[in-house]
Amino acid sequence: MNISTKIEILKGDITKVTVDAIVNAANTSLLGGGGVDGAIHRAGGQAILDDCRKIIARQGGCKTGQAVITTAGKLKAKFVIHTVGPVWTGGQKDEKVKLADCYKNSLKLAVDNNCKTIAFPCISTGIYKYPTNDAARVAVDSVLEFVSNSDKIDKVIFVCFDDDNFSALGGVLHQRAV
Ligand code: AR6
Repeated sequence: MNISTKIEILKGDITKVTVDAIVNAANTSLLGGGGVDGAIHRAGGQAILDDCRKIIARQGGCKTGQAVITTAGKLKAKFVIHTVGPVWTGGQKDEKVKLADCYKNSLKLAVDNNCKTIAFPCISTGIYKYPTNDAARVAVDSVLEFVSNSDKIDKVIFVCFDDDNFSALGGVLHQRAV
């Protein structure tokens, strides 16, 4: 089976997607913010923040590249996986490794929680300013590597809010699939 068939790209709002887990592009405080983080907390409601506060009490937030899991509250998904992408500062501060870690650690956490379907936003490509095309390569390559080595994930959906990310991801996926 061609593993690239496990990967889909959608244009739209990740809060509307029905999967086992949706991933949030959070920050180290886990207390919410703008962008997709704001949209997920708004749509999912207070229960998500309540779970985040329990994690904060336990481990004091989340480091860049790491991931934590909470309820999805009122969302259709079962869980929200919060991961913290790197802020782009030119590429000399391990941004690529940290962005790849976000995808890999989120997928690991999904598997540990028996999730078979997972949706990702384009982590770090908004407020954190990671260049779209570079981020798309990291996203697709990290996910492809993970799903090639694990049969526990059935579907990974990249949910793009804008045309630039949608076409960048489409381009990389097309290159990798041939
Ligand atoms: N569904 C899918 N994608 C979305 C949505 C949505 N509803 N809303 C925005 N995006 P960003 P970052 C896209 O800025 O760059 C927050 O304040 C958006 O177009 O949400 O990782 C956090 O608290 C972009 O392509 O996340 C952090 O402080 C992508 O999601 C900081 O922003 C990521 O943009 C994280 O910055």
